[in-house]
Amino acid sequence: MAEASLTGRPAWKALEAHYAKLKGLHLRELFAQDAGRGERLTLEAAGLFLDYSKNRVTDETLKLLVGLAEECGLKAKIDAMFRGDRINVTENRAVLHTALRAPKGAKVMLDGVNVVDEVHAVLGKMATFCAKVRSGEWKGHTGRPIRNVVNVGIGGSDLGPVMAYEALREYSRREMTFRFVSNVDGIDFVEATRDLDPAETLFIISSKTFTTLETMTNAESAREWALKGLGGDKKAVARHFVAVSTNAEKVSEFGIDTANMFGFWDWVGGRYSMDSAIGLSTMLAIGPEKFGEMLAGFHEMDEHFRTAPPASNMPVLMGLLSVWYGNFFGAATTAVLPYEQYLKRFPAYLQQLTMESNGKHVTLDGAEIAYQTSAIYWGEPGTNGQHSFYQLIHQGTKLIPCDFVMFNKALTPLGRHHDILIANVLAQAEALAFGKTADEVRKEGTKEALVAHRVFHGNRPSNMIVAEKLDPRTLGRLVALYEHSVFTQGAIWDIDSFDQWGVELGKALAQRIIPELEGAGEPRLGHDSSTNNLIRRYRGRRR
Ligand code: G6Q
Repeated sequence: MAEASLTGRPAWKALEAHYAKLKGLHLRELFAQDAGRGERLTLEAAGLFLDYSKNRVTDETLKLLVGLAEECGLKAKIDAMFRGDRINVTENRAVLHTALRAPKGAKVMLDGVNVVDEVHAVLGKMATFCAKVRSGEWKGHTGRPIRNVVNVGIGGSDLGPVMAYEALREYSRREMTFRFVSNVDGIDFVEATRDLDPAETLFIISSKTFTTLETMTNAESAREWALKGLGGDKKAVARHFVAVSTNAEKVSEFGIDTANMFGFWDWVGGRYSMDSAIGLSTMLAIGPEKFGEMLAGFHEMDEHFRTAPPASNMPVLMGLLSVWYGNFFGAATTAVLPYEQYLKRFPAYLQQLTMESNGKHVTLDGAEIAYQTSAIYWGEPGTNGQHSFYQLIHQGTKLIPCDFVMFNKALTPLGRHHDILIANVLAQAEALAFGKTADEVRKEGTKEALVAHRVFHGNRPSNMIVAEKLDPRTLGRLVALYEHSVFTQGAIWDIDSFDQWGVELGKALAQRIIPELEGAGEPRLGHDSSTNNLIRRYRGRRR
């Protein structure tokens, strides 16, 4: 069984034995033993600096983890992805998001076609369109220029665009308003459009399949809203709606001119699509040139991941550390804590990237898995979290590895704010690692009854990811870092990181329940007694 093959590997066994010896070792000792640790266990790649010295690892741990990666054939798996092999086996698809940011002239052949040429053709079409909208040349139905852009999409067709817009707001066209509608809860649409003028509003219907229930429901409401505001002339749709999709037929059925459709391909997974045409709202906000810089940042990290040896490969190291904590220390979650307000949606974005990719229970060949797969990712920007959940990270009973993200420069310096912000992120990582002993607490004159409450055991691991400043290029590097860390973990766990069958069951059940809620006559319900009862109660009270 494949399941036995991971936990039965010599490298895995060696890590188990090593863990038994190392688990009691404190980061205080590790730092005391090696004065150079804080400088040695760092890595610089693709413009990012990673300090991984505050992890519960020794040189031996790192060697064993790298050995595990080698035994699992990580290098061959990386090459297979970049080459366009159909590594998404359950959907029989290639996984080529790296081709989305390959430079013009590069070659990645899939079924006899150089997909990089296709990518650049779409990028060119996007750039032309964005230039027209941004310059005011593109006019709405009544002749007014577009001032508002509303992206309608969900999951991979929403989280990346929202995150990127928020992250790169500083670079965005400030005179324009950008909104994002994802939830089928009508409030999302109503709030996003309540103060917008339909004559100046462009909807981007972003849906790879163009069949997603939430997106199509919102798209229909958007069409109604726009037509109502524009006097009901159906011709208005062409000036106020564009589509990002792989499904030309459905796009044209909806009434969008396929000349205003921006395509992508089945080899781009939704959660890996923010740098495809799904990023049209990002390009409208920051312009084609800055969008190109973001792609260049992605590509730099791709090249590092593809070529660097595992021991000095940043995404590989981060992926292996996640395996170390998840599979050996039993850590169930990882906190991502950006000290940068513009990255406020970054943890939400990463939740999909990590958990939809690696939240799997069978191996590639379908064998049930007996080891842990993806951690739960969560987080909030610092310093806000410090005044809420950090208590648990410092003194709770769970081990929560943390990824801190900091930038050397503030985008808009304001007095002492940035120094104070950075002092906090450095302090948190230090406090988590080294804590405060009972003796240290006593020395401060603390009453004996309170000593235990004020002890920090420390030994709580963290990564510190440092970048110069948050700009499009850095955002690309950062996202690619996590994409490839996710890949590394999936490769070790021998799972398909690129499918998402786990979202299907609920979707299908919802389709069955919708008519049971809406139908005029009392439906014959065939669910369990709880679901039947809830449906009846809702039907009786819904209006
Ligand atoms: C991502 C998933 C999923 C997808 C949404 C939207 O990897 O596949 O989140 O992006 O379900 O799908 P459409 O783009 O097809 O509407």
